[in-house]
Amino acid sequence: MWIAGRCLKLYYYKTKSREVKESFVPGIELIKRADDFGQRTAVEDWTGSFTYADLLDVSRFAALNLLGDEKDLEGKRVVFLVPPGFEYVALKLGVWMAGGVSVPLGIVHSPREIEYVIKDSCAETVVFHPDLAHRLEGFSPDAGVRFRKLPEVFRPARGELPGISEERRAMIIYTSGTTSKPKGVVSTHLGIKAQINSMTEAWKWTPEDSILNVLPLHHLHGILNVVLCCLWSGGRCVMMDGFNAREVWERFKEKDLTLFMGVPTIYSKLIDLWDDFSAGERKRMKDCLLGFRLMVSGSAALPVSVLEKWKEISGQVLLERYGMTEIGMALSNPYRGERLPGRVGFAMPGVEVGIFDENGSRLGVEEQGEIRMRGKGVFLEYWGKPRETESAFCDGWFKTGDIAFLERGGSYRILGRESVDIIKSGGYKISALEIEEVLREHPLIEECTVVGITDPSWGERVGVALVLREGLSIDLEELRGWASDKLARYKLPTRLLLLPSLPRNSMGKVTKNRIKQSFQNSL
Ligand code: MLC
Ligand code: AMP
Repeated sequence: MWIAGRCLKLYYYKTKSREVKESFVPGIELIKRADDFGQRTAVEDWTGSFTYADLLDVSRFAALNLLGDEKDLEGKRVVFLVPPGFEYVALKLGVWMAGGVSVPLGIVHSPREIEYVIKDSCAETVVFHPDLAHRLEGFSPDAGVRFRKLPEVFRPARGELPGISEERRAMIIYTSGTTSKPKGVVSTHLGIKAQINSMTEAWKWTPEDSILNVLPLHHLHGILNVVLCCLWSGGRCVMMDGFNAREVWERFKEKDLTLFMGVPTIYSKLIDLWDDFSAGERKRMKDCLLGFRLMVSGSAALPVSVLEKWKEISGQVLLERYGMTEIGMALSNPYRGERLPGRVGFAMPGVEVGIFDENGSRLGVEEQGEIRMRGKGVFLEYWGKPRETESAFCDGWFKTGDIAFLERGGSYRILGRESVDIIKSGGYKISALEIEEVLREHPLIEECTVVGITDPSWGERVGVALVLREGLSIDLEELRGWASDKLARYKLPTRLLLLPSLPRNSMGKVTKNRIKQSFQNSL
């Protein structure tokens, strides 16, 4: 879908960039390091292969075009709607070189969700890929938002770039939580650097590494763990246009990859396809997988059955780690040493982790409580939400809202979440409150409540219990159709329960655990 005309255009950038060489002033360390990797391949996508020198040249053009007559974007937000690939990476670095804050949008999000991010982040500029223009249709921007289409921002340009101090804000990632609307998690360049340092040390990244990215690039997992760790290390990032199990198996056959990272659902879908392979194909595929030095799972709990099946298939013991958009990676099974099934391991380098009771007292081994962490990689703030930022911390520790158990050997086991309003489906965090707020707009719905229903492949699925206005009816497909221009498709309920009334406790609060149970019983 993204291919039309791109190969030619990128060839043009490359040729032109050779003609406009001038002194290059790197700002943040990531860019300085990229400068050292020169002719090594940085990114490979379906349009071709790009060296670090190409990446820096094109990023610089992006920076200069974004700057226009300004000397420094001084933290202005540049929102972008660009599919994973070379252009995405070049734009991200370009925003940073110009002194801007990068705000990546999900290509799966609905126009309404996209409009929310543009407005909430008080964006100055929105850069979009032409194939995604329809997502912005009907958007009535507040005065001052400038829309720019690719490849216009990559036009060859000359000029000086600002010096960027690493204390500055670098990125805002929108993440759902216990509020109905997603919050913008702000990281500084220093915070990002601390997260990268921690991961590259723990998982021993080197310039010889090649990683396949199939993850979306508006969330931490794909952006930090895959793309930025790779660029920091001088490795090669092979980008796919999203996840497709068959294409991933095909790509593995080329035997040139050393690393793979995914959410448990991705491994589960790869396993489903494996089951269809012939004995000969399986033998060949196993051979290809043995060449990986590391395969990582995270963003949701890895079922032990998936870990075991993947080991049987590939000979690889998946390394499970635990993280969060606000903190980066906090816990990891060891790179060398035993990886324990159902455990998320030990504190990552430079990270302090503890479990605490509801009074804020630190607990010890063989106790369970909320997992809290501190370290240089922790986010700066929720964008424009000082109260929410303050209440996310206690005595300098970030409160994750996840419940964990500290084992005698020092390894952590994640037991669940404090909030029933957060759903994790296929690694995406979904707010039940956000979906409820949208569904309440439906003219037939009297009351509704949304819950996560345990699912072996997705981790959880979105279920909705509805009370309809008297004498009316609706089915799941109608409801999904109605909501599909308001919510990303992965947030749409896939299970529906019609009830005469919602169960409530003595305080009048809907008892979501009873609803979950009803769904479970109905399956
Ligand atoms: C897709 N669908 C989902 C879904 N993904 N439904 C529920 N949950 C999801 N996660 C829906 C689609 O809308 C579509 O519905 C149908 O499933 C098939 O879509 P698909 O595009 O073919 O699915 P697929 O490509 O297989 O996607 C599955 C996936 C994807 C697992 C690859 O969900 C994904 O990329 N997840 C990763 C999210 C992520 O990066 N999380 C990290 C957050 S950071 P329909 O109706 O159209 O048929 C974080 C911190 C940390 O958590 O620790 O890392
Ligand atoms: P996000 O807010 O999208 O960054 O998601 C972070 C959340 O994902 C954490 O708070 C956990 O609930 C969950 N998570 C991440 N990794 C794991 C894991 N290995 N096991 C269980 N839950 C995880």
